[in-house]
Amino acid sequence: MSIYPTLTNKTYVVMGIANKRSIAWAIAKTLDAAGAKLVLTYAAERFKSGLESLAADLNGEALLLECDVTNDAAIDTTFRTIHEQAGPIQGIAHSIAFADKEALRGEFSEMTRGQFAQALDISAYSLTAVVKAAKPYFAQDASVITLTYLGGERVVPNYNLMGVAKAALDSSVKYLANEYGPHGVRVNAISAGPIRTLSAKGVGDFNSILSELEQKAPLRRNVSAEEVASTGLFLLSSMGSGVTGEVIHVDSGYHIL
Ligand code: NDP
Ligand code: N5H
Repeated sequence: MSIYPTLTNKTYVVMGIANKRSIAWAIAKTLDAAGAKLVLTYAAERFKSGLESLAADLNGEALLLECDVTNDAAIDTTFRTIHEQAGPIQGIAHSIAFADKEALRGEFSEMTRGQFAQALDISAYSLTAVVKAAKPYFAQDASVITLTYLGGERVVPNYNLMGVAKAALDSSVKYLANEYGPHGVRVNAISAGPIRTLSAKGVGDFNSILSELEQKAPLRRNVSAEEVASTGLFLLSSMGSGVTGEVIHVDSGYHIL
């Protein structure tokens, strides 16, 4: 008998696949391999065809829906449609963040009010907006995960505004876990080490952060999106049934230094 959970006929929503390098795509593939019924959401129409080609490689047939997380009505419609077409929601992987590139370098306090509001809206508030919209449709023992980064716990050069957004996200995880626990819903975060994705492209000193981790982290190597995804599977399945309000670091142990 396999020690891995079987997710056959269980509906999972994965939000934040930009391309094949996305952490959300690794999560989708892992859930698919465990037999889950998948719903994949994308930010705007122009991302649809790319996602369709990726989804064609999955074992199961996925439902693809547009969902811009800055739009409450869009979020409500998305979750109503998911329930109508795919039944109760067993889990959600929220893998979404955005900050104006200009605010991800140079001096932290140079950011504008508008840049701050946008980054916090998309990268932190959206988790609560999504959980709220899914509330009527959760299965009895549902689980939600989000992706965070060490720069929300301590200063990491250039992470700047995103550090504040991740601190808000990490705190939201705790408040949501406390509120939704009595309803049987768990809420956790995975703090991933640096992974070369579209978001990471062209920002800050990404290469030096990768090599610093490789030299100093307990495991002396970087992590893969697949390693993040297998921790995601643990948290999203019954294997993680006793865990909520937690941040699990999948970063080769770098955070202990
Ligand atoms: P990707 O660029 O692959 O994913 C980011 C996703 O955010 C994209 O799919 C993008 O959608 C989505 N997004 C942005 N704005 C919106 C919006 N308004 N509505 C809906 N979706 C939106 O990068 P990653 O996989 O690296 O990032 C996923 C998560 O992992 C983020 O929360 C990131 O902060 C976190 N993380 C990443 C690390 C890394 O080193 N890569 C390390 C630690 C955490 P679209 O392309 O459709 O616009
Ligand atoms: C310390 C670092 C490196 C410096 C900071 C990087 C922060 C990255 C996070 C945000 C989410 C990146 C971002 O918003 C980029 C956008 O301004 C421009 N890119 C886009 O618009 C692309 C096309 C779309 C797909 O991107 C998004 N997000 O929609 C942190 C790194 C070591 C680790 C890291 C990269 C963390 C993280 O949170 O992603």
